[in-house]
Order: sequence, then C-alpha cells, then structure tokens
Amino acid sequence: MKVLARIVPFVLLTFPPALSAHNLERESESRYWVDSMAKAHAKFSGNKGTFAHFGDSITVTMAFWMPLLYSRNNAPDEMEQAFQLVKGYLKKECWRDWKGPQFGNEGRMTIRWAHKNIDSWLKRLNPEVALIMFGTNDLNSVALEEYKNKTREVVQKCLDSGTVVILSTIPPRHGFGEKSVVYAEAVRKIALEKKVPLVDFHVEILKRRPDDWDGALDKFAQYQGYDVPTLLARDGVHPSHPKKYRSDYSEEALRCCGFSLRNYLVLMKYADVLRMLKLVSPAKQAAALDVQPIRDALINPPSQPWFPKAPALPPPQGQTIEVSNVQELVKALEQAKPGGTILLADGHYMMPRYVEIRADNVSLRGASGHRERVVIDGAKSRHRELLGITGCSGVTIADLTIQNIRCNGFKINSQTNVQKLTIYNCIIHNIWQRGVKGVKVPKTNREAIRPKQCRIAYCLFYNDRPKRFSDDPADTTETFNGNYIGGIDVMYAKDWVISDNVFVGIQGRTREARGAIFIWHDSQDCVIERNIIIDCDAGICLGNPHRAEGTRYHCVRCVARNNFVTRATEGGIVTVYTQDCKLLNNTIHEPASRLGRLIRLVYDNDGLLVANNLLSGPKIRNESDSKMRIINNLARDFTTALVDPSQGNLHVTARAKEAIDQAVSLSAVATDIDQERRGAKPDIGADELMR
Ligand SMILES: [Ca+2]
Ligand SMILES: [Ca+2]
Repeated sequence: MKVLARIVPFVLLTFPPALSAHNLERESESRYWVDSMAKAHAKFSGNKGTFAHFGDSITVTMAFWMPLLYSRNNAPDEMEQAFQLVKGYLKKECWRDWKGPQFGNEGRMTIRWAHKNIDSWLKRLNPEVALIMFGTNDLNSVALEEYKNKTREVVQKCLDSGTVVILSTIPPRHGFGEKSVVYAEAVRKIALEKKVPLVDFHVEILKRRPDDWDGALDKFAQYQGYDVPTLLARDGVHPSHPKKYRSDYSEEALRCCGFSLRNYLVLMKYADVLRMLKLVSPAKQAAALDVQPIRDALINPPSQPWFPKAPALPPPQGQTIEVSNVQELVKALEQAKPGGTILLADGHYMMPRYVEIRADNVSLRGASGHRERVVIDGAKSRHRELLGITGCSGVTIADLTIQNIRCNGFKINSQTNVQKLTIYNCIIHNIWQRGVKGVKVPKTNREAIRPKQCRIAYCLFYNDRPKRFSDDPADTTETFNGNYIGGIDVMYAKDWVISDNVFVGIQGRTREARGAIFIWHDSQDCVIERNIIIDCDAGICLGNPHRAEGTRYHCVRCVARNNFVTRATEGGIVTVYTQDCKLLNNTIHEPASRLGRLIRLVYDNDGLLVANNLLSGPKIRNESDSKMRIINNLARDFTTALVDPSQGNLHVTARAKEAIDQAVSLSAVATDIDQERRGAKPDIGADELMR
C-alpha cells in the first residue's frame, strides 16, 4: 500500500480529476509533447517508419512487440485501429528484426550501456522514433542520480539527432518495490522535463494489480517461469507471459499477461505519435479507423461435425502481397500480377465498391486459413456486386467469407473468357441474388470462351433468413415476388466440378427461391457431387422451363451424384431440357412434401439415367416423355432409418435395410458422400454404411 501512496498523488497532481483516466492522459499528453517532438522530428534525416527499442531483456525478447504483428485476440477497437495505422507505416524489419545489441537491446543491460553506445546506435540506425526503457537492472547497480543523468543525456542525444523519443517506466520488481517506484518516478519527471511521450508501464501495472503484481508471491507458487496469471513472472523481474493470455488483449489478459500489457501500451503510444506528429496522412488515419475489430470468428456460420472439411491448400507460390485493410486489398487486386497471391489478414473488410480479379493465376486467400475470420463485406458498398472475375484463367479464391450484397457475390464475367476458376473453402453469406453467378456467353466464339474447368468446393452458402423485398429493390411483386435468389447459377459451363459444398437456408420471400445449384444454358459435362443442401427452397436444378433461342438443352452429360438434399420444397433435384445426364445415388428427404418433387423430371430429358436414389418421401415425379432409364430408386419415409434428418444428416443407419447393399453397381459412383469406397455391394442413396 505504500507503493500506491507514492503513485496516487502524482496522478492527481498531474491530471485534472474531472476527466476520465484515459482521456485525461490523452488530453494532457497532447498538450505537453507534441510541439517539442515535432521540433525534434524536423531534424530527422533517416528512413521513415523506423522504430528502435533501446532496453534490456524485457525489450530484446520476442515476447515484446513482434507478436502484435500476428494476432491480437480480443483487441479493443481502438487497439485494432492503432495496429492498422502502425502496420501501414512501420518498416517491416522493425517488427522483429531489430533485436539484439547492435539494435540497442540486450539482456542484463543498464542505462550505462545505453549511454556508452547511444552515439553509435543513432549513427547506424538513425531511427525516426526510439523507445527507451532501462532501469530494472539499474535498481541494484546504478545509483539514482547517475540513472537520472544518463537517462537525460541519452534522451537528449536522440532528440538532437532528430529521433523522437518515447520513454517508458520500468515494471515493479520483486524485492525492489519501493525503489522501482522511485526509478519510475524519475523517468516520469524526465519525460515531462524533456517533453517526450511516456509509456507508464509501472503505473499501468499497479493500477491493474495493486497488491499482487508480483509473480514471486507465494500465492503463485503453483506456476512456473513466465506462465503466471499476474503481470510479473515467477522471477518477480520480467513481465509474465502466460500461455493462456498470449496475444490476447482483453481486459482480463491485460491484467494477467505482462507482455500483452506492454505490447498494448507501446502500440497505443507509438500510434499516438504517428497521429499527433501527422506522420501518417489524414486519409490513412481515416482508413485505419474504418477497420472493424477482429474477433476469433467474425461470423457464426452453421456448422455440424459431419460437414465436409476442406483439406488445406498448399502454401502460396510466386509473388505474395499481404493485405490487412480495404485500401490495400483494392490496390492489390488492381496491381496483381499473373501468378501472384494476395493474402488477407484476419479482419473485416468493408468494401466501398465492386472489385475485380483480372490477371491469370492470381490467388486471393485468407492468410490464417480460418474462413470465418476474413470477411469481405458488401454492406456499405455502393455497387450491387461484390467481387468479379474478368478475362482471366486459373484464379483461386480460398479461405475467406463474402457477405451482404444485393445481387451477386462472386460474379463470373463469362463473356470475357474466364477459365479454370477455383472457389475453395469460402463462406457465401447473405447474398441476395446469387452467391456465385456465371453470366451468359455471347454466341460468337462461344465454344472458346464459355467457362471451362471451374471448381467450387468446400464452400458454405448460407443466409440468416428468407429474402425480403428490402434486400433487393429489383425483386418486387412485379418481377419475382422476392424469390429471385439462389446459391450457384451458371450458364454455358463446361467441365465444372461443384463438390463438397454446404447450402443452408437459401430461401425466397414466399419460399420459391431458385436452386441452391442451378446449371443451365447448354452447360456440358459438369459434375455435382457430395453437396449437402438443407432447407433451401430448391436443391439442384439442371435446367429450367425457359430456353434461350437456339438452346435445345440446358444440361448435357451432367452428373448429380452422392448429394444430400433435405426439405427442398420446390424440388430436390429437377431436370428440365437435359440430354444424357445422370442422377445417381442421391439421398433426398422431405416426407411431408407438399408438391411431391423430391426428384422431378420435366420436358425433354433424353438419355437420362436416374438410379440408386434414396427418396425419403414421395416417389419420383416424372413429367417427361423422353426415353429415360429410371432404375433401382427407393421411395418411402426413411426418417427413422437416417441419422438425423431434422439437421439434414441423411447418413443411413442399419435400420435402412431396403437401402443397404441394394444398389446396382455403377462405375460412376465408386465412392460415397464421405468419399468412402462403396465396395462390391453398394448401398442405395448417397451414403455407404461402413461397418
Ligand atoms: Ca454396402
Ligand atoms: Ca459413408
């Protein structure tokens, strides 16, 4: 308590009590150091964005500063904004490479070492800003007067050479409680006297843990080393770094992890310096403010343990551009070179407008591999479409989320010759016309430019609710009555694979939406397999009743196999104007179907093969006069024989006796929805029961 008594009067004397602690620190600081630091900076002649850290073992460690670059779990908004500002300005090497004695930080060192070497550091590094924290080792080896004098001189040398200084007080130290207060107070006074900004690490620790900051206390005897849930480690000297709170910046973490606290304080102060000295342009400052806070997951998509899991993609090849805000993303897309990779840091990217990928073999990927943490959001876009692919081949989009756009999410501008597009492990959320749209291809040169060999795999399409009129002003009672909405809608596709995707709740206003998967306009040789479609109005639509002039068939030689479709009220799998297509081993569940369209065959379907499908509900609805083969399908209510149809889990149990081992063996369905081998006695439906 003696410790606190020394601290509190200082705080009260320095800051007017009417203001909150946070604001008053900001306010009073903005008064005292800005002019003097601007003056010092006017002399600066080195590289912008350099930031040196002069200190001892508490500074040289990789636990300090560097971790900020990689993750900031539970960071308050203002911290994330500060980080974005700093990330856009700081030299890359100053995140982790400026460590070691040649950069002014080394274990066991005191202000004497800094005093001796400061000239050479300034000469060699010439940093724009320098953080200075010595004292922990001085407590038992450098007397107070010498400590003060040498600190003053080191600060002055920095300022004289044009380096802006941020001073830091030391943390309290076990066995030196009172003395550390005195040394911290000395640094505070020097900060005011020299008019340099201050990180008051000491007071911030005591504020959070007035009585038990010391990890050496008996109450922490069960912990070891840095893994102590208070602000000093077990040695009572170094800040703690408990595993549980690493890279965590929640209130709780800031009172349990000494390095989280130090990283937070230094980041905020450095960002303040960048702002107050106007080292970052107002436009960039505003851009950093746009950044939404990062959470572990920005969205909370539906998830079930049996949903398909995407194997990780190989690491990016070629030139890689890392982006972490909207401006960087827009620029990277505009400047992307063929073969380059754009890696998006976890974050919420509020798009101001439509953007496009236009170069061959570009990859646009979430960096963390956690698609729910990288969200490209169209809620504030001035356009109706989110991300276009134009005139290019071999593009990959992976490991990210797109959401909230009025019309099209991923827009394939097929008229411009888009080939070999891959959309992999993405989430497509609340897109109010089409999650993926591939538009018409003009007749001229159609065979050459129609989109070929595209792949949509391991994506999740889901909407929070049925479409409303307010989502899309074009979808009215005069047009589609609020039902112009679907998942994937492509025309003139050839050799596509749409596999292992999940679709949940793609619904129109009156539950008459378009297909979760809708392939039409002379599409050829496409495979639609192992998709899971739950509570979407329409499941898989191969064609529809409307044909463009000159189009005889919507789908030719297309295959839908091993899919689960649950409660698609408008139709589970529908074929309309197809040729030589196959519907094989699908499981479709809707026993109380109003329209009886679990499988529906309409108009011409020449050469269609419908085999081994398990219909939990009404039998196939055949409205077609074409010559077709419809063999070995089962239809009855299988609710009690499936694993959990209420959740869309249509895996079979041993109770599905009529299905087990009863399929005709077809080479086109050698495996099942789980990619398990079917063997010699295949089961009817998408799932092969493994025993
Ligand atoms: Ca079997
Ligand atoms: Ca299986």
